[in-house]
Amino acid sequence: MTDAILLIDEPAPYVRRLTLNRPEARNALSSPLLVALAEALEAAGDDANIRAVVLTGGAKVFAAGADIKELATRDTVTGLLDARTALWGRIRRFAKPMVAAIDGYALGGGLELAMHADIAVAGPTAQFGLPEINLGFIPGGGGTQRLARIAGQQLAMKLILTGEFADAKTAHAAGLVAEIAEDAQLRGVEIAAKIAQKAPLAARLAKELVLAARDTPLETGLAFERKAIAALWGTDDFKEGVGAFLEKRKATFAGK
Ligand code: DAK
Repeated sequence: MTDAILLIDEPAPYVRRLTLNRPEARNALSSPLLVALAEALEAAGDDANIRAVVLTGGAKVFAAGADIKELATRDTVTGLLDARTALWGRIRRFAKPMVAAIDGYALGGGLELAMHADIAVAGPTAQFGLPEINLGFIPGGGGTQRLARIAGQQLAMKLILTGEFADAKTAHAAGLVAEIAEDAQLRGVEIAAKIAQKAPLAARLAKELVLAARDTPLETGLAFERKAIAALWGTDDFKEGVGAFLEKRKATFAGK
């Protein structure tokens, strides 16, 4: 056991797992925890031996949002100057594939964090919500924008205006998670491990392109895709992938 607020380990080759660890506060995202997360993601981004990240809060709770005790001291001026905005920017810039394994509550900033993952897996008891309205304000980590884009206006309005939670089935039906798994922790690692076996440069560009599809006109996105594929055709990984197929063997990618 450790009392670190963020646990870091490598559950599979090339996979780093980041586990939020403030169970006594339902993994509320205090500023120190956001700093630890931003630093850990940057370290994973810089480490050539890491090809995918699993983000989780463990088997009981993903994260209950921003730390309300910390938020209680905010006013308009400190809100406008809030250092947390820059921390969210650092988290958003993580360029490698990120899988979220979500058990229990993903609320407020916790759900906003989950929406930064490229693939999310929910356990059967996961619950999703943006209940900031109960506290007299609104989501501040991108929730109003991302939830509407990912899950659609109806579910976004319902969660944001009523403060109600959605269960795993509803979240899955709305496209907020890729799948529901009996053991989301295991499945999250399995997905990340599978990605980590693929060509890292291709995975990175694929992530960038799919994210760009949200707010790029189709022609611009297609032009971006054509350039990306041409760039990938110049890599060793492309030669290895095609060579392995033709020689009927498993490809081993070096990320070069
Ligand atoms: N912050 C601080 N402490 C929390 C917490 C939170 N978000 N959630 C739970 N805790 C603490 C509780 O105070 C309690 O502490 P003690 O009383 O034991 O000291 C302990 O965790 C256990 O909580 P409960 O007794 O309530 O546990 P239950 O299992 O019964 O209920 C719950 C779990 C998660 C349903 C419930 O605790 C709850 O409703 N929590 C609050 C959820 C919430 O309202 N989340 C939204 C927070 S606001 C921004 C970016 C993002 C944000 C803002 C700005 N910028 C970039 C500017 C985000 C804002 C938010 O997320």
